[in-house]
Amino acid sequence: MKGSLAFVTGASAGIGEAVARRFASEGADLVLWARRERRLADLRTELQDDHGVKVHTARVDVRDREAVNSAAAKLLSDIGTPDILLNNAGLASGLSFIQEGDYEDWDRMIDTNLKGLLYVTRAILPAMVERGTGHVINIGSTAGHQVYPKGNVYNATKFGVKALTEGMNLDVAGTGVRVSSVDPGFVETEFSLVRFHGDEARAESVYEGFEPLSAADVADVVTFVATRPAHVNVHDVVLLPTAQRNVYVLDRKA
Ligand code: NDP
Ligand code: 8X3
Repeated sequence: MKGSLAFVTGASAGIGEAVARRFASEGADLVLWARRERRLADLRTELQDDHGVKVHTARVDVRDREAVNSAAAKLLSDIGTPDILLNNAGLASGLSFIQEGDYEDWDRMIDTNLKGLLYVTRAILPAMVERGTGHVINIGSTAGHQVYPKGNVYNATKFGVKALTEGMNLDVAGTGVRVSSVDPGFVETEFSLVRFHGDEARAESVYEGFEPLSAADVADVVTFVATRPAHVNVHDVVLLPTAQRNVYVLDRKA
């Protein structure tokens, strides 16, 4: 990856941060976006010092179309066209029966996981298509393959990401641009803390009694997907902890 430019959304925590670390260790220069600027700045200093790569950071909320467009225009003019775009920024907000769902939770998930991913892609993909190379990697989920009770809107957004990966592949057919999806099961990150609105005990209980994936496990697969030869397009990878066989079958020790 030496000399390539990788753009990661949601790089201040979890999977995005782990991918940034891994890509930097492979020699890639980075563009990192998230809302928590301090965390990005600390990561930038660490990765530049440890790996001698260039790291550019920006505080961008992917739900804000104008902010996305202006930061993306700056990225394309000042830094260049990314070789890789990792659409990772995303979240679950709440876990409720649809008939009891919270409108703000719904908006947060749809605006981030679907509209945010679309805004970022719309801003960057034309430059990749024009250049004839580039790789968009979307972080989907097992939640985009199988629904679970109370998952409703989160599931819908991740089914939507799956549709967008397929649709983007069709729309860039005939160009050299690749589109992939990496779809994990349970990964221990800040995901559940965010889903349960900061309830630490409830978040920790999600990962009790089994060994979940780590963010580094997912970064490993993303790196595999991103480093295949130009004629190989890995369309979709589903990875789960060994203790989890689908959304429902989880070997949780009491
Ligand atoms: P984390 O909560 O640890 O990280 C989420 C990242 O997304 C943070 O860097 C956060 O940064 C960023 N983010 C959230 N909202 C926005 C926004 N509006 N604008 C910009 N950045 C944003 O969770 P994960 O690492 O687990 O989640 C990453 C992706 O992986 C998500 O798409 C999630 O759906 C998916 N996923 C997670 C699984 C899991 O079990 N953990 C399993 C399958 C998929 P900040 O708050 O600073 O903006
Ligand atoms: C995150 C995995 O099963 O908690 O996408 O929805 S799950």
